Amino acid sequence: MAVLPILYSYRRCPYAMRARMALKYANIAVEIREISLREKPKHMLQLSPKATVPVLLLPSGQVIDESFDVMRWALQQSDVEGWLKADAALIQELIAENDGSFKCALDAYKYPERYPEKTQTQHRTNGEVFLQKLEALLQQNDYLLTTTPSLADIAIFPFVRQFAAMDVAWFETTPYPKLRNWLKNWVEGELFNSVMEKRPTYVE
Ligand SMILES: N[C@@H](CCC(=O)N[C@@H](CS)C(=O)NCC(=O)O)C(=O)O
Repeated sequence: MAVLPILYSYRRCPYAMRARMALKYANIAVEIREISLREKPKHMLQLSPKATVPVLLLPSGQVIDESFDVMRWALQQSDVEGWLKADAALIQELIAENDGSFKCALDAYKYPERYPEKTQTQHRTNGEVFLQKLEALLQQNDYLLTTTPSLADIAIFPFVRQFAAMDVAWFETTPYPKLRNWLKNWVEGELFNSVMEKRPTYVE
């Protein structure tokens, strides 16, 4: 039996979601090991002491422990719909903003007690700066950077999903109709749902 790559993952982690989606899209079979964030497997920590998911171990022994790198590696193996066709610098720039200022605003919005210098609504308003940018992009094209999906869409929507889920009633009233539609399509899509099945926690 062929040895499969191993992916240490956490179902609800948006970074792990995007890695799983890219691997699935590229049709790469992996052994998914669902971890407990409180009790991480020793093997995962040996591979990647920084202790975040996702961590991909290839049969060659190579370890990839950044979700963006896992995605790029997967797409280098297979990219039938051309997710890498969009401008690489633009992809990187948008994902950096998502993983940077937007993720900070999302965390503060989710856990306002940890960021008491502002109110929860102010944190949400900070996050909306990025939502407004995405809405403007989606006014131009059906996807963030081109007329077809790119790496940026997949990398970013799990975070927008979390932001929207904080207050669904509020999100429904926001002046971001294209963004709402874009998010709905991804969340209801086959690819996303195929990587969200529940699995038991991996025991070493
Ligand atoms: N830059 C990393 C971030 C990954 C990350 O922060 N993952 C979170 C879960 S969503 C994690 O593993 N946190 C460690 C912990 O909670 O102990 C990546 O893109 O892979």
